[in-house]
Amino acid sequence: MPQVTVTEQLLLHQKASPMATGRFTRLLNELILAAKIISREVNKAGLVNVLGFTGETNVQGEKVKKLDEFANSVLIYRMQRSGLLCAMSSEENADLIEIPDNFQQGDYILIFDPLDGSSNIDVNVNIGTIFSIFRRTRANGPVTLEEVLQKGSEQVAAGYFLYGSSTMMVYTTGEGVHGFTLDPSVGEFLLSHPDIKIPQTGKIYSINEGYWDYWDDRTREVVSYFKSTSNERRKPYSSRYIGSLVSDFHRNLIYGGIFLYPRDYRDSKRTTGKLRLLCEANPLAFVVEQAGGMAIDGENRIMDIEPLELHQRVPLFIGSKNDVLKVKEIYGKP
Ligand code: AHM
Ligand code: MG
Repeated sequence: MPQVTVTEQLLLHQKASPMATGRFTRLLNELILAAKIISREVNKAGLVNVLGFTGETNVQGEKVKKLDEFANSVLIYRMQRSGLLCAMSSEENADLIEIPDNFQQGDYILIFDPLDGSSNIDVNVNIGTIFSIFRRTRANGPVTLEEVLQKGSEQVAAGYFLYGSSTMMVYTTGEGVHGFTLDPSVGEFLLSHPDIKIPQTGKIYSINEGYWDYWDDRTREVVSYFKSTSNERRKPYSSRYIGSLVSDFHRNLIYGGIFLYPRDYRDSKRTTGKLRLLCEANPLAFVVEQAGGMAIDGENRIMDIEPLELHQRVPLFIGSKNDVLKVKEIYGKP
């Protein structure tokens, strides 16, 4: 059976856009290479003892890096040299990452979570890299924070790499969602999930239900809806929660379902949820919408939110369209 590689797919896409210069294809190819390096380290992490350790020295006398720090440094190192970016922002870095003057500047902006679900690293549970790509809005000059703080609806591409029983890449450029699986024997991502569509109504809800006491009545009503036999399905949804957003999201994308991380009230303080708008919510929102689903903060479309800061957090409800609409309906009650 002929197998389409991710590079072939990107080149086809490039040919179909008369204005394309090939730079975007190169950008994604650089990202894919970084992800392959991360995937290799993730796969051997248990053997070389890089799981949760940091500041240690390994048998070769090299400093051992935590896997999430490793993933972050691989991405920064490779992408800074690509000549395609003018700035980056990582979940692991407080400030904007500029491209040093000795490297060529490009006109794309890359935002990423280098290793999402890092609390699962030590126990061999799936983790992933999430990415979001924008084009800068000014023609030249030093990139400004304002150019990075664009609404999710301006993304030119987004997706994730999932390091699981296989390594997968799922991405969108606004023309559907495509999933590729890494064939380690040839080192290529092969098209395994063309044009992914999320079921309109799911059968799974994913939330950290241990936080029940932190929630307001509306959030409890939302969760009770999915557990109840009097919902529109007339049977409870299954509860599935890995605690690794990218993995929980991916499962629900394929099977249908909703992932919820609401705001809550801890120590009498109202939080804005845990997940980050720029490096987590926006890219997954772009993917889910392209797959026919929805992503909201309870009320507003995630990709319409005007970001005010790099590490802004938002409540997130993302997944099958009818399930997200139900959440919106419950929160919208007078
Ligand atoms: P991280 O980026 O530090 O790993 O945190 C984000 C993770 C998500 O992957 C996951 O959905 C969430 O935190 C789980 O949080 P909690 O333990 O509060 O349920
Ligand atoms: Mg994360």
